[in-house]
Amino acid sequence: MMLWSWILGTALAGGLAGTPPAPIVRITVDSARHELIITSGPFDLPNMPPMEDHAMMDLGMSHDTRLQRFEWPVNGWFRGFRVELVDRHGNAVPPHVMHHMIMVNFSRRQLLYSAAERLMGTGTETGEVSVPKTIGVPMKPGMKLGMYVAWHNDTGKDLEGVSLKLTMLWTPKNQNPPPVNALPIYMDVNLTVGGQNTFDVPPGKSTKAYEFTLPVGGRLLGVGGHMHDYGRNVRLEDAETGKVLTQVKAKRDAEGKLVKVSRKLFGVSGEGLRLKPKHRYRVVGEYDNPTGELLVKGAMASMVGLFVPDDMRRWPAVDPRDPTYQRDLASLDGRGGHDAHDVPSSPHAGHESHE
Ligand SMILES: [Cu+2]
Repeated sequence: MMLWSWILGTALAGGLAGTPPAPIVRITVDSARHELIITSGPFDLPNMPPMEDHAMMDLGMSHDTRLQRFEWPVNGWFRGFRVELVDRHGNAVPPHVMHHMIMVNFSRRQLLYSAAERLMGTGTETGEVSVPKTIGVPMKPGMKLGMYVAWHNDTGKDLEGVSLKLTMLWTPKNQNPPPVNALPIYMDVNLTVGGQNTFDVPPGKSTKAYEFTLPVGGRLLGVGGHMHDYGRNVRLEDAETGKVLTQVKAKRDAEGKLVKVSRKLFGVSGEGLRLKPKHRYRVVGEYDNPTGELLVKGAMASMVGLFVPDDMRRWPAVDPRDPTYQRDLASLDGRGGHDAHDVPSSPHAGHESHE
């Protein structure tokens, strides 16, 4: 078995007075198991009051880490992950303390937006997540990744020296037949790249929509969604015919508060949901707000999925000079750097991609 590891420095720490240094990231490649093990920490997590709802998270009731950068080391396909948390003594920490974790790939852009790819996102309830070995996200050595975590420790006691162990599963280059390239796709009804994706919800029924075209056609293998309280559904529609192509639905409690959002799988071996290039589509978020009041910036609606492009060469390239891409980078680099003098200007930047 070949096993090697190295430590990446705190490249982000320079220059920002009053902010704690970025935690150390250590990467180990286990090429026998085809696992990449990323450990990060230590983090000191003071106890916080429990959050009543998702909106409190959005108001900054969490502790965000800074972006921790590292390079993807192997040739192959990323196909899944699992997360474990331990304290200084090696004891397990309740997984829900990690509210969410986002992995960014700066070396590839998103299909809809001139923003860095969000390679993966995980919330509190996730165990191991993986896709069959017949599909995977194509990865090359040297791809520049970054991760950040939003903590919310409501265990009733302070936690010190917590470290995070993220195991990323990959499929080697020589697998025969090779996996089909499947990439994350993110469709938000109201995203300003590098800014916010929240919007106001009037009383009663309402919708918010975003129209787009794709530079390359392909097929969607499955979708999930993200909404806040009083959400009904997120739909993908053909904007030229008005036909609903697929939707994920919110499960709500008696008061209309969000319990969870359904997912849809079109089958990884089947055709999936076919999307054409240069055709107008729209993603629509529907809310039904029974409170009788305007909920200011109270909503989000997005759909995420895995997309198999017909031709990987037509995937749009990162343009580092594009002001939109630069805004995305600036908002990611600014994460977790706030102190008493520096109120975060975009608390939702990055929140958009957790499910
Ligand atoms: Cu949200």
